[in-house]
Amino acid sequence: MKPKILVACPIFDDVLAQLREHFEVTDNQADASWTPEVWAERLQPFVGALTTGANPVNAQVLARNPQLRIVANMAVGYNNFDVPAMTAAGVVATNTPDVLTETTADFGFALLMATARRMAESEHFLRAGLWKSWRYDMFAGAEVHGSTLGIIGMGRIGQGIAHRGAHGFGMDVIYHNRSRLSAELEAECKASYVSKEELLKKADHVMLVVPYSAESHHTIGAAELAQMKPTATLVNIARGGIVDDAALAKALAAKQIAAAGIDVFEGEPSVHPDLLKVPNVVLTPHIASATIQTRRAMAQLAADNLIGFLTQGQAVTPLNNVTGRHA
Ligand code: 8YV
Repeated sequence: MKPKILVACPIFDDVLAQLREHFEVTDNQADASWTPEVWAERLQPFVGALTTGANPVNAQVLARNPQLRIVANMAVGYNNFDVPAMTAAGVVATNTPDVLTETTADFGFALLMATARRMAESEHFLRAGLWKSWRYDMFAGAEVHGSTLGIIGMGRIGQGIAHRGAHGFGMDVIYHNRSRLSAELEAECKASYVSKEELLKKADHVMLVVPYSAESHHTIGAAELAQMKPTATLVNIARGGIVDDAALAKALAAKQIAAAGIDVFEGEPSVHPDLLKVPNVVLTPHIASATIQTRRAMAQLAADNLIGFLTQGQAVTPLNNVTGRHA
């Protein structure tokens, strides 16, 4: 008998076919959305699951699913996992590091450019038939090249963005991170370590790439927005909840900062209604890793984690060290 697994999100047909070679698979190609309660209930016959970051795996879910042995996130971020609870219960947690780094860094830069150069706002203006003449100050935005880029969160993606800024656009890159990079890495990224306060004060563009945790909740709120330059822009490709979206909408409406580019939202797929009302924000639906090649690599790695662990006892990119289920 093949082990039973749940693929909780739509994925590529050929990756699903590979999984079917090893497992009895229940898929969700229809893209039904489940509440945490329904997800916990659905999991009950399965030893493994492949999911997006939308489905939580916490002590409650684990208690209801003593048969579960592995959950593979199709995401590098894993704030939907309570990893210590998973480890305590003997359930393997995996994510998809590395395969999305460059694509996500590309998108961070694209959102920075779109935000600084007011691309969404000006496109809406054009589509609405409002373009009647040329004006010297029409949608004049903020300089990107040669400006100061402040990156909060200097993991792999943050470093990719630093490279693009420093080497591609001649930006001065400053960063803040829980721990400072080695001198070699700082030199490679041409990035200097500063306090969060200094970063907020000095940066022309602030980029958020920090993982979500209780500690990073509302890294940017009203107080931080007040420290930024009135000409500055803010980009969040990290996670909903890193920014206080209500405070951001207020700051944008009051022109306390110039503009923002936001790919991730508190309570997504809902978006704070006040963010939808302000023109100086570029809003995208959590697509920073969305290229076909990268999404394919993410799906493949998540599948390989399930196959590796459930057929050979070894996941490819485990987040915890688990020998067997002992719930
Ligand atoms: C995922 C992401 O597409 O990898 C992450 O952490 O945010 C995205 O790349 C999304 O989380 C779906 O799981």
